[in-house]
Amino acid sequence: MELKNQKLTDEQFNAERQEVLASWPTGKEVDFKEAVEYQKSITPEKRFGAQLAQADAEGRTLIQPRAGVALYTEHIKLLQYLESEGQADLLPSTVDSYTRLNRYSEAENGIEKSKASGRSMLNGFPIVNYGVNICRTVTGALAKPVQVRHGTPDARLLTEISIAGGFTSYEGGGISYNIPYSKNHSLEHTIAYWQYTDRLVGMYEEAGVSINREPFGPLTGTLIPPCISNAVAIIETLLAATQGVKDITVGYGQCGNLIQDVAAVKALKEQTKAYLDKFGLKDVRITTVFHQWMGGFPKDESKAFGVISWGSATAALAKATKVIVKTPHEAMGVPTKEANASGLRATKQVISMLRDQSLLNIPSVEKETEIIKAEVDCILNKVLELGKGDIAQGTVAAFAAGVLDIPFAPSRYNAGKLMPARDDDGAIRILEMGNLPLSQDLKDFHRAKFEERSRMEKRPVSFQMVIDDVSAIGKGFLVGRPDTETQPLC
Ligand code: 8ZB
Repeated sequence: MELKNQKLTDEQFNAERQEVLASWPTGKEVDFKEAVEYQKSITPEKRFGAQLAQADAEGRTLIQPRAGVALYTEHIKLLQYLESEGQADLLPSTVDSYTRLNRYSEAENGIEKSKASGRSMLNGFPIVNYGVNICRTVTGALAKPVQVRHGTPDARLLTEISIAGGFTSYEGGGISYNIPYSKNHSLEHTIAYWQYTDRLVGMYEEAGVSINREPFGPLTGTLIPPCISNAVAIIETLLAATQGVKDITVGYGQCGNLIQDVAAVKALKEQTKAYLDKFGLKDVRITTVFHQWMGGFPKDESKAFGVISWGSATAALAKATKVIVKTPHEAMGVPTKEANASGLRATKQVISMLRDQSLLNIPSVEKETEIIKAEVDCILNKVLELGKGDIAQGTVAAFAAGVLDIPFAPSRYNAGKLMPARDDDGAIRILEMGNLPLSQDLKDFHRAKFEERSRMEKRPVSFQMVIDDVSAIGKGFLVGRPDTETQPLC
């Protein structure tokens, strides 16, 4: 296999498509021409991209939950509840773990067991097993646009059924749904699988149907320096746009330091557009998604609402186009519909109160934005150099060399040499660079930030800071200080 960042030819795509659609019985239900007509019957109020474009034009931030259960009748009720009681602007269908691993027989078992027991025995909605028509029943029963959210390294069949099933947005990417999710999938393969997904979206686009795409921004959700997640989001955007995708929402997971978070969203939006321009990829609509805190949550529901509200405030002040909402049950697992709706309402309250305020143009944000952009340029220049101008080949080579390195990722295709920690203000900096190709100036900047923290905490710069920071939020803090009395775990 030779991976290249080139639009797949019809011949390549169609040969692969036959195999994909034959790999599980529901694949036979996909008829592209008929699916295009079905998608064309979906009104703009229910189209993901149209709602995002409108919010972007008005400077509003939309709210979206995660949600998915095994039985489709229950799934419909759940999403209707999140529309009515949660005031969700956008809806999800979170897919179960068996489907994410292409284990459809086990997902089928989960559906049967759920029918028998009367409760969901899967941690999400098994789209592939249900097939095109049941997905249309689900998406058709709702007033708001619905997106598929998952975590699937090989999502080709899932994409086919999802789009034919009436979903108008699709999450994931060849890097962001591999490195944080899988140990053994090679990047070369998953980038190729996602070229298929993006080419399919491109084909719908060419047939007059726009499907929104969203690379998964937060990666492992644990102390990710903004330059790493922004570099990955930009690469996945370039890969998708090359296959003909025209509507992309780039994402970022909350770090917790307000200035850094606002700057990261600003840098992400501006720099994604700049790189698309640089590569001559025209007419791609770019919006942003801010993920409320993706790390460990406090068990206490009131404290969880504190974390949720801080993420909501940051999303609003960064003018993100949408925010993905957590729930007060986050520490416990899959939330009840009531807990899910309460997270949404808390978020909506904060977002509405802050809709007329922005921190995008204050000097400290401008300064941090320039730093993130400079770091991303260092990384992407090296990726392109390694790929001799080809960003797909460069990405594979960059991960192998540790030039791209995602903290705390399970993949054996990730170097795992980079070590992040917080500085004295709680911003995420890089303690061990590994092979990250930052300029000496930028390396010195990070080092100086840790020297400052070290002076304040009267302890040497060390790995202990990383350990303390990873567990801090669950204990009620952002920065893991050595001398702070931690709150009792409850
Ligand atoms: C990477 C995403 C993890 C987040 C939530 C987790 C966590 C997963 C479901 C769900 C509601 C589901 N999540 N599956 N939330 N319903 N079926 O995704 O709690 O916040």
